[in-house]
Formats: sequence, C-alpha cells, structure tokens
Amino acid sequence: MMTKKWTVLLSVLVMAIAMMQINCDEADDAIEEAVNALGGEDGRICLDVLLDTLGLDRDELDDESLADALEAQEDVLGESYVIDCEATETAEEAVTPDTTTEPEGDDTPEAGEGEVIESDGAEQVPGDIEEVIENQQGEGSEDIVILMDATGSMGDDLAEINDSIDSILAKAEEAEAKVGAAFYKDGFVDSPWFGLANGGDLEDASSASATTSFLNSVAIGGGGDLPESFYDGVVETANGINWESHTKRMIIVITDADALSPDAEGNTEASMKEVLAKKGVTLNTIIVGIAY
Ligand SMILES: [Ca+2]
Ligand SMILES: [Ca+2]
Repeated sequence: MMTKKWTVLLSVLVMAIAMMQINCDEADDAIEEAVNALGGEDGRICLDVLLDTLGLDRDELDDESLADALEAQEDVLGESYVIDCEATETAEEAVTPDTTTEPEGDDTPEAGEGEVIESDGAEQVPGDIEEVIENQQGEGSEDIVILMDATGSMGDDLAEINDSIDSILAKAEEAEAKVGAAFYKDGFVDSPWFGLANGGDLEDASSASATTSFLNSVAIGGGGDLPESFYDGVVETANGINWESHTKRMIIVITDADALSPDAEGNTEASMKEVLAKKGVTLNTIIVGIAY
C-alpha cells in the first residue's frame, strides 16, 4: 500500500515539475516571439511588452525585482535591449515648451523645443549627450546642465559618463558653454533625493573641476518603485542653477524611468514647463535602455 501511495505521489510531483517546465518554456517562447516581433532590426523591446509576457505588474516592481526579472531573461533577450517606452512618451511631451508663459526678465531667453534620444545602453550615453549638445548648439554662449537620474539602475550609465567626461566637456567647449550638474532620485523614498553641483554656479567647460568631481561623487542607489522624481528634479535644477546665458539655457536629463506624477513636491508636467518657460530653459532627455 505504502509503495503504491508513494508512486502516485511521485508521479504527481513529476507531472507538476513537467508542467512548470512547460510554463517556463512557453514564457520563454512568448518573450522570444515578442523580442522578434517588436525588437525588429534594432533590438528594441518595450518594458511593458516584457512585463505583460512575464505576467508582472509595473506598479508592484522595484529596482531589485526588475533587475532579477531582466537577469532571468538574459538568454532569451540576447542582444536586445529593454526600454521603458512610457518614459520616452513622457519625455516627448516634456520637451515641448510652454509658450504661454513669459520668460522672467529681459535677459532671459525663450525656452526652445528640446529633443529626446533613446539610448540602447550605458555605452551609448556619452555619445548621445554629445549629440544633444551638437544638435542644440545655437548662436553665442550657452549653459548646459547635466541632470542625472541617480537611482539603482543608473550606476553603469554614470560610470560611462564619468569615463568620457573629458570628451563631453570638449564638445561643450566647442559650443562655448558653461556647464553644471545635478542629480535626482525619488522624493517619496530617498533622502537626499536631489543634489546640485557647485551651489548652482556654472563653470567654463574648459575648467569644470567642480562639475567633474560632483559627478564622480554621486552615490547611486534607491528609487523604490519604477517612476522617479523627474518633474521635481527638473524644477529644482531650473530654479537652483545661476543661469548666465542670454541666448540658450538647457538641461539634459539622463534616465531610464518614467516620471512620478504628481511628484513628491507636487510638480506635474504643466508646473515643470511653467518653471522652464520662466527660466528660459530648454529641456532635453536621454532615455536609456534598462540595465544594471
Ligand atoms: Ca521610484
Ligand atoms: Ca543602467
């Protein structure tokens, strides 16, 4: 009797394991299909497609569980990269200026139309920053501030920026720019959630030691849930920088995440754009593929 009972139990167990295996294989197949269908030639796959396929809820994920999910799918994803397409959509809205708000003071330029660049991964980021600087270059001197998302998944991106900082600054020097830097995290969970280099004073791109050492000292981490304090971070930067240029002021945000809205300090897309228009700041955003 015992033997028979154990045999039955064992068969049930074997079947259960086999079914789990089938489910895993099905999930892998589905992801592979999604990668092939949506990744296309450039290998780009939207985060939501991956999460749907895995049965994961965006609202329940944090940095760690997302990192685990991506790591578990490493083989299936292959050379493809995962990007938060919602973040790109948010950024595309954000870089269109508010034209109904007047710049404060006669010396303040008008906020212009910024651009959004999607970056495959960390290695592309320095080149993409240089591309924004080149594309946005106007007449006369300009102010360029790098605003870094400093939450958990941005460590590899910041490392690449720091490795290539001389090249980025050389590009800024070509544009006769003054430079500055800041970081943001998630105002609901992180302390500090924001930091500004050099007390908000800009430096010549040719001798930007405070900016360089600030970016080297940013402590990556935190973030909690997926969206971060993009709107608060931009507002704090636009208000905190001692802008100098009368012709072109710009912020370049580097992030892989969507914006919290309303943000911890209550900012939304509209309130952020109003501050940008008053300060005459053009917003640009680089949305980088999610990797750790
Ligand atoms: Ca968050
Ligand atoms: Ca990253």
